[in-house]
Amino acid sequence: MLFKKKRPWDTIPSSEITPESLYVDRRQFMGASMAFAAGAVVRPDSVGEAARRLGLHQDPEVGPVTYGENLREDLNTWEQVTTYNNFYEFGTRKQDPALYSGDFQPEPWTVEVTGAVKNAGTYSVEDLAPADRIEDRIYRLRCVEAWSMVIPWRGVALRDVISRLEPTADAKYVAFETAVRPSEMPGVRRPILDWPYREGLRIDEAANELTFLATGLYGRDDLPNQNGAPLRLVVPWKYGFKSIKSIVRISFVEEQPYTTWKASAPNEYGFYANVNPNVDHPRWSQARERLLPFGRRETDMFNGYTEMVEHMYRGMDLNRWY
Ligand SMILES: Nc1nc2c(c(=O)[nH]1)N[C@H]1C(S)=C(S)[C@@H](COP(=O)(O)O)O[C@H]1N2
Ligand SMILES: [Mo]
Repeated sequence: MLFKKKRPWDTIPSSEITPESLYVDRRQFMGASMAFAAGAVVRPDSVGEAARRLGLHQDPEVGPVTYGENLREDLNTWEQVTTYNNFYEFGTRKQDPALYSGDFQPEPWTVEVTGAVKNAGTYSVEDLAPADRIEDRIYRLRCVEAWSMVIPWRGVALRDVISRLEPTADAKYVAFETAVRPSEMPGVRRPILDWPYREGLRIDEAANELTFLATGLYGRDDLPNQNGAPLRLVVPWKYGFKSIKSIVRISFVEEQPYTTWKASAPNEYGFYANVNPNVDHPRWSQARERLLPFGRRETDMFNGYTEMVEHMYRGMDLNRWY
C-alpha cells in the first residue's frame, strides 16, 4: 500500500540523517532499508536471510513498505528489530525473546473485549484487524532505558478498532493484558513482574490517530513472537513499555487501570510515560538516547510527535513526572 503524500506521523527531522562515517559502516546493515528508499517493491535479501536464520518465516518475500521522508536513513534492520527486544515473559536479556519464544503459539488466538463497550465479546485477530484496514507505518520506538529504533510496522489504527467496538460514555480508559502461558513463556514461571503484563491508555490517547495495533512487521503480515505476536500495541510518543505485546484482553474502564511497570516501581515508571527529555528517570538522564545500533541523538519531546499529541496534555505540567 503506497501513500501518496507525507502523512502527519512521518515526522523525523532531517537532522536525523546519519553522518557519512556511520552510514558507510552501516551500509551492510542498511541494504534492506535503502532498497525501500527507492520506493520499489523489493525483496531485500538481508531481511530474508536474517529471518531464515532465526527460523521465523519460511517465505522471505517482503512486499512494498512506505516510509517517512527522512526516516529511511534510520530504519533499523529486520535483524536489529527482532533480536534486541524487551519481552520479559521470555526473559530479561535483550536476546532472550528471540532465543526463547520459539514454543509460543500465536495461533489460534482470541482477544476478550470487556467492560464499558457495546460490542463486548471474543474476537479473532482478523476481526480486530481486518485485511482491508491494514496499513504500514514507520515509527520511532523510544525505550525508557534510553535507546531507540525506527521500526516499520504493519497493522491497524487503534481508533478504527475502537470505533467498531463502540465504547459507552463510561469508558474513560482502555486497559490491555498480555497472555500468561507458563509452558510457552519461560519468564512467567518466575516472579519477574506481577503477571499478566498490563498496560493502559486514557480513551483519547487510545483514539489518537497515532496509536496503532500492530499485527505485522517489515512488510510482513505477521509478527515474530519476540515482537508481540499476534498483536501488540504501538504508542510512539510514549516510552516503549506502554506498547504492550501479545494482547489477550482489552477492557474499557472508568478508572485509571493497573499498569505493571507503574505498580512495580511507581517512582520510576508512570501511567502517562510520555517521552520527555526534560524529566529524568531517577537513575539516568532522558535527555539523550542511543539510536541503535551506533547512533546517539537528543531525545525529542513526545519522541518527535508533539504536533499530534500535545493537545491531549494541555493543563498538565510537562516538566513534572507522570
Ligand atoms: N507483554 C510485554 N509487553 C512489552 C514488554 C514486556 O516485557 N512484556 N516490554 C515493553 C518494552 S520495555 C519495550 S521497549 C517494547 C519493546 O518492543 P520490541 O521488542 O518489539 O522493540 O515492548 C514493550 N511491551
Ligand atoms: Mo522499554
